[in-house]
Amino acid sequence: AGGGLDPAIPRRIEWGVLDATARAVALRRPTQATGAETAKGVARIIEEVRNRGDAALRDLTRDLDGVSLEALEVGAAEFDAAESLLDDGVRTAIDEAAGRIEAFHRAGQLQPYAVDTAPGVTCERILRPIRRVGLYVPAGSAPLPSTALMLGIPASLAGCREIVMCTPPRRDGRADPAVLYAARRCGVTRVFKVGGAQAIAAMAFGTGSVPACDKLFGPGNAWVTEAKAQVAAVEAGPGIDMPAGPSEVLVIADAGANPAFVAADLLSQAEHGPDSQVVLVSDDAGLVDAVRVQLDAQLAQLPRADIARRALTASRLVRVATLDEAFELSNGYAPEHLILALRDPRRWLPKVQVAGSVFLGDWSPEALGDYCSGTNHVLPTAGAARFCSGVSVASFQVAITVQEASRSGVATIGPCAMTLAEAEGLGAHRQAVALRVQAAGAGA
Ligand code: HSO
Ligand code: ZN
Repeated sequence: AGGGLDPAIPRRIEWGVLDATARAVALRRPTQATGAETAKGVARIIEEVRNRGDAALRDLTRDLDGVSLEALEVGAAEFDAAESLLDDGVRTAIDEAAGRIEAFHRAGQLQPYAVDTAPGVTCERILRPIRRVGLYVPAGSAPLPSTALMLGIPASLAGCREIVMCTPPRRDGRADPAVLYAARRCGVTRVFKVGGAQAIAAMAFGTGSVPACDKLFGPGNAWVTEAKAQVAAVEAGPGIDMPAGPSEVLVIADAGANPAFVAADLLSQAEHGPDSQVVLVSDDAGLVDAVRVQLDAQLAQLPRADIARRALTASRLVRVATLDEAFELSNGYAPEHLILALRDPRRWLPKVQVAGSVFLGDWSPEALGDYCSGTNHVLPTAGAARFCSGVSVASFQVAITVQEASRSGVATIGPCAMTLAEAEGLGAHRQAVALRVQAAGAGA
């Protein structure tokens, strides 16, 4: 099927004829180019920034971004200019998106709670904002104001005291105006025009102008990702949001799916980067072939066709025997995004065990979630959905447990602790409880 199509469009794979090894190979993620070279380069940049602070940031920005900056921080005048420069339609769209993202994230906040686990013994869990958070908003192949919203909104809902953002400067020395507008819109306190590994190093350890942060967030290229991993591994270094990799989508489609919609969804993820991966799984060979034809037709029209074409080369179009098998495959792959282009998609939702974010039915393209439906688009990639969730308000908080026992409370549960302390051979533990139990009993 599909003679004469763009050679980048993958052939249909018949899942049934593959053995376990071939299946694993078929669903392997494209290996990222994070070679030893990148790791060494990143380590050098981190050293530089730790040693020379702002001076290193200026030098690296000149060498890597081609701009000489006096002030690294965006000042009030540049924020104002960004606002007036911005297209009205874009400004309104950012406002509208921010409203829905805020509504969804606000409703999903964790609640503190308290339980009396015994008479006179109260245990609680309270929440505190992480005090200083650093958000990275990339600008590489496209500036992403939506990412500023996805990070800034939950950070400000959490009540973080200091919300720092780094984003690469453009050639003219300014930050992208839409990123600045989005940042200000959601309460980001300070924005710095620094990109790449040097931005991560600056927010991790602080420089004269960039404050050191307790946790770093956000997507980025291989250098940014490597820098996050390196700073997080340093003793007393910051935390990071999640292990990040290139973007992915997996679509499960049945015979009734719309091939044009499915192809458009696959291409919207493929255009992110040459190392993005898109996967189609269907129980209908005809649908797969129709999607291939649509991919060919739509690809030719895309402004970023070259990028999408490279991503498609490492992508897969798979025919399985049943939809149950499709879900098995998907749960094993652990996609960042999962689109269920199925009849009665909600009926299939219980089958989803592993995914960053799910899109139900023909009318819920991933691009809605990327921008403005309300869910977060910073999601676990590279299979991390097996153990990790997307960004939420909770990502910007720490939970602290609290307990309070009364005199009678310690008398009630103290013997339990004393027995366990004895069993572990920890006499001081036993003593700390026994003294109270005795004093409580004596009515002291
Ligand atoms: N799909 C990306 C998010 C994004 N899309 C930003 C457009 N802008 C996350 O995987
Ligand atoms: Zn996207």
